[in-house]
Amino acid sequence: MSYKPEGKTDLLWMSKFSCFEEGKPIRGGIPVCWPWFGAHPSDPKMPSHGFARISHWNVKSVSGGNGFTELRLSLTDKDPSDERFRTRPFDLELSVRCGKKLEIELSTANSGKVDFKLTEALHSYFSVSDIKKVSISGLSGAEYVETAGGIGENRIQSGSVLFSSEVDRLYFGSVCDCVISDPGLGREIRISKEGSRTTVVWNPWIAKSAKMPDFGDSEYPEMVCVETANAAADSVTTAPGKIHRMKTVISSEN
Ligand code: TA6
Repeated sequence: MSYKPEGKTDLLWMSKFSCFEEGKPIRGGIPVCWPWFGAHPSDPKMPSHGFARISHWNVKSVSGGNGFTELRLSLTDKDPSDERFRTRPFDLELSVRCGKKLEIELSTANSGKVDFKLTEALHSYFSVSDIKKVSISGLSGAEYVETAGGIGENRIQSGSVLFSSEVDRLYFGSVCDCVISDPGLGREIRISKEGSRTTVVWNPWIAKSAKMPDFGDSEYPEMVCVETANAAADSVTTAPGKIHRMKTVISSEN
């Protein structure tokens, strides 16, 4: 929900209207979207962005060292109360390492006997001064699909990503660092990643903000999502007994 390096303002954003209720996702921070990104591939009654972010996780360990604290959480197919979410064996682990950087790793262990296909995202919401003044580098030349307004056509990113309307893009084959440049706050936020081939960039702008009950109508200028993901064509298949790891590393420089 929050990551505030010493002497700096919070890098993550939380809506003032976020729900903190059983079975509902929070609107901000870094929701864990798993084992599907977006709408369920076939069942419209299933929750958006999977069930990991609306489940109770187990605390495996809390440790610390020189300048960092590490929390390891686990979720297995035995845990969800809703049997719809217990359909195939899995062992999920989330490692959160908080220090000069915020390092989050989501590990999927396939404890079953058949391949486990998934899409996923660490759906990071970042705090910015004014979305209209922000630019995001690191995606130039990448192919993307703009899903805002149902457009759905594939394009190539030219230069930095700028914002003057709703942006809801999946960048494919994207493995580079992204940097959010925020002149208003005089800072850059760097998002590095491992085990992820999709970067999702989202700002709902005016109309979509107004449709979300847990998102204030005038909050959109102060946030942007840059998500570490594997979505759509970048879906991941993990063989029995194997582990797939996806990691995001967040840091800021003045
Ligand atoms: O990551 C972008 C996105 O897929 C958008 O399309 C928007 O739906 C956003 O996620 C939030 O989804 P949520 O289910 O949390 O409201």
